[in-house]
Amino acid sequence: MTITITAFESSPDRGRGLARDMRVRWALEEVGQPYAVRLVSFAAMNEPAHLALHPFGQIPTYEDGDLVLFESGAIVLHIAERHAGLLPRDANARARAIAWMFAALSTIEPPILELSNAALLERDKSWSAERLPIVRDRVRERLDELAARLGDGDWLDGAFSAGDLMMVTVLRRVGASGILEAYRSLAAYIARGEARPAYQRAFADQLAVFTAAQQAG
Ligand code: GTB
Repeated sequence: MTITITAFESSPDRGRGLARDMRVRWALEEVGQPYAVRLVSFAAMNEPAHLALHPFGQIPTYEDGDLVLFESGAIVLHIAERHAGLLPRDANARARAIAWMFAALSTIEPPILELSNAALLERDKSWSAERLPIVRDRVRERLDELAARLGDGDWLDGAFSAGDLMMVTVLRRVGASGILEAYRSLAAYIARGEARPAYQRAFADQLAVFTAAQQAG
């Protein structure tokens, strides 16, 4: 049975690999599982066929035989539990790697998303100039804590794991804000993730979708 995931037919990130299919592609590449990608348009995402896979009409989804999953965190965890390469064998280390996945999604990602919304969607609001520094400070607070924990380690807890995969994809969205310039260890951490061959393959594949869409006009 071929694993099939969904991704944007025309990603608003213009091939920068910031949409959440990237973390699923990367996980599948890390564990060496072949997969197909079904591209969906914004219109198709709200049609019954896609809503049957994803209750909120979003990407990514994951299909493998009878199993249909949504939520990138659940999908990456499923892949990591099914295949060797993304979670340690030791039970305690495995639990800690999963804790880092949750930390990425529920502690680090929310203020980063709030910042991108504030910077992109709220720019024209009368209160934007006042709110933006507050939101930026919330991101900095979490990055300070994360950088303190990472220290001079390569990864968050020993060897590279699904926790690092998730954290790197989350941190990449801080990029455009310029905030990461003050966090050299985190910038290096992201670069280490991006240098992994599995990441490179996943990135190239999602970029190829954007490039093909551009060429098709
Ligand atoms: N919690 C869900 C998960 O982790 O899977 C969130 C899924 C989600 O937000 N999906 C987005 C989506 O389908 C795409 S990734 N949005 C369409 C909709 O809600 O109608 C989010 C995203 C979008 C754009 C950029 N970008 O342009 O840089 C980056 C990330």
